[in-house]
Amino acid sequence: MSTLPVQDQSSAPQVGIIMGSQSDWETMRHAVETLTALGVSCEARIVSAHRTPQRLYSYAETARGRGLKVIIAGAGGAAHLPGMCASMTPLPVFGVPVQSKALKGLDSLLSIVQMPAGVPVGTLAIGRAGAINAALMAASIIALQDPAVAAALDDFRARQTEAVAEIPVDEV
Ligand code: RP5
Repeated sequence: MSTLPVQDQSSAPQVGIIMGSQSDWETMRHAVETLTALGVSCEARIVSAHRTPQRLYSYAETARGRGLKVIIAGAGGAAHLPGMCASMTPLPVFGVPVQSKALKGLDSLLSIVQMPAGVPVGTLAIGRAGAINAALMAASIIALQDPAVAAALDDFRARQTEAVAEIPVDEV
């Protein structure tokens, strides 16, 4: 069984963000940035279901014991990472379909969203929007028992609302 890297954050991570490849980072970094802005500690790891299966087993099987509360898993193409991860942990798993070159992420979306009944993966939109929304979902779970994160989410919503102009303008 392979071992995981030492934690790279001062506080123990509450959310684990895993991705199938370095090439997924450009998408999944938005989940990290969103959680960080909300004050939710997280870690990011490359964990491939088919290239590093032992790393996946180790990550999923130790996740709850390490104190993680939620896992966000991003993958593209034949994206079995979120489902395989969900099969090995009782933690809630959110899946982010990464946009693939060949099929623009439709393959990723369908292979993540179509879990047979019994092992759920909460599936988000393809790409950046999905990564951000997965982080917001994870934060809303953490917020159930963390008033500071709940307040940060309320503030995020309020600022988002305030930023919407009522009258459209010509964009230059
Ligand atoms: C999947 O294959 C990864 O999640 C990635 O989205 C896709 C392509 O990976 P690379 O060939 O760029 O490493 O496993």
